[in-house]
Amino acid sequence: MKNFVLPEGVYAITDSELSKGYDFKEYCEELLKGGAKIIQYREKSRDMKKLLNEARILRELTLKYRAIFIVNDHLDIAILSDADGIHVGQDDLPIREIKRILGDDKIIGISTHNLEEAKLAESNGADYIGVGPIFETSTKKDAGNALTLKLLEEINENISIGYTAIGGIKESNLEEVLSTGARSVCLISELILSKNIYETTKRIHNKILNYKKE
Ligand code: TZP
Ligand code: MG
Repeated sequence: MKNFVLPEGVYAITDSELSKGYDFKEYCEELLKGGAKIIQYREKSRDMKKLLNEARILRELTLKYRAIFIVNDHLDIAILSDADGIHVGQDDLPIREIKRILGDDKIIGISTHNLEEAKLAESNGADYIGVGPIFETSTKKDAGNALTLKLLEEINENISIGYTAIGGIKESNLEEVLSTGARSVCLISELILSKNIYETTKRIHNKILNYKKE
């Protein structure tokens, strides 16, 4: 895995706080069936055995659906579950140190909040970045203030690696996000809290792929 191109469409992320009532494998499969070609395993309160167990379930599913599998934060879980890569925040291990452990073949994504962080991530060798929160969100408590759509336009103009827009994105504001040029969009609560995860993911994924600016 490398020569990485961030897939267009829905970038899916797991969230067991929101998915209560669903079986883990079942809702992940709905996201993948709905078209997501990349999924990040992001769980903040889990014991390590459960993390590894679920990560391995997701590894199997992503192979079945030919999707990219990324683990948030946990290098050990990423290695043990044979993930395609890792996603980290600004305060996590630096990219060069992660590469010393994972080597050059694994994908490294990093969350960014402004153009400077985005440019630095690119020059440090990140394979893609997350940009957000674009709108207010209660899914990530410390996400910070909402950014602007203008920032997404600037990222589009100034950054060559792939980027995914995240934070407060709903079907109702999707077009605003797409109008900036973004083609990878990450929605957590909009998908996981929807009545039919598969149908909602499919509809939104197809809206992204078929979007044409008026
Ligand atoms: N990083 C920035 S905002 C966010 C993360 C993980 C949460 C996005 O969740 P939602 O429900 O799509 O607003
Ligand atoms: Mg982190």
